[in-house]
Amino acid sequence: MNTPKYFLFALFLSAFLTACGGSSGSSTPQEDTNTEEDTTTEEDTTTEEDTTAEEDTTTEEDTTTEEDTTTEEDTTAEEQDPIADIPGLVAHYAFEDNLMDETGTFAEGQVTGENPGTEGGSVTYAAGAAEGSTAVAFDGTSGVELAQGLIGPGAYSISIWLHPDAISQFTTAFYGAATANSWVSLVPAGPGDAQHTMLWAGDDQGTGWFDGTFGEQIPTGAWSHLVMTYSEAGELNTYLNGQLAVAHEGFPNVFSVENASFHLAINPFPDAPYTGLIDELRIYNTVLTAEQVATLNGQ
Ligand SMILES: [Ca+2]
Repeated sequence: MNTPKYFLFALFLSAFLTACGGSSGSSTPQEDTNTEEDTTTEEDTTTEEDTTAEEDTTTEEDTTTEEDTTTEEDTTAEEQDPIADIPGLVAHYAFEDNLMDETGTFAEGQVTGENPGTEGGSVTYAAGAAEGSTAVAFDGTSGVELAQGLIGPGAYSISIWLHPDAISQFTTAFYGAATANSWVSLVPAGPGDAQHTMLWAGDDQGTGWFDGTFGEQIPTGAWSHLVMTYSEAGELNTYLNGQLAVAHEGFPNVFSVENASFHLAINPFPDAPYTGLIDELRIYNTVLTAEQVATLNGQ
């Protein structure tokens, strides 16, 4: 009876060892290989893909950012000075501690006494109409002779900022004359009971005096922006602080000559010279549009 038990035991043992040896000897290497291969493949692929993606994205973002920034800066710089884009500028007196024409076309203004051609006056400079800029200051006994021919035949526009300290009738801020009797005079207080501010004109062609009024008198102690546009058809538009004040017709053609004379603050008559500040005188050989006037006003 021992033989069957031993035989069965030996058979069981042999089968157990065979089963254990076969399973452990064949399955372990397969599991290791699979794990290594999968891990390696996944890690490599992931790393390469991620790195490539990040590098590409970074490069594209940097390039795009630089291009956009440059374009925006250029555009902003142009938008910051729209006045410079207005065509037809003939002369520009900025009065930045000097009497120069910023366009370089005309000679520097010359200080005079209280009438054209006289000596002994003086000017100083003070805070201008625009922040950080300066204006020329007149003391009531002085003027400035500007270059001849600032305005010639044809259309023209005048843009100027005035800050009078006092106002007296017929006093001029800007005076231009083709002859003794043919002239324009920007007077803060013009003729008539109302003494409105106007581009007053005298004409020796028989037209007589013309009141190119702004419809009101500008104040003392504050800046006012005045623009006058003249077309060859005799249309004169006056703009006060960027807005159309009055549209006139029949304004005389004063500047039919090339060598008209121009002064700030004084005229040849016994009127009191201008007292106060003048800034940013610009002369154009075009009829400025309402939009351009608004731009000059800073709107
Ligand atoms: Ca200025």
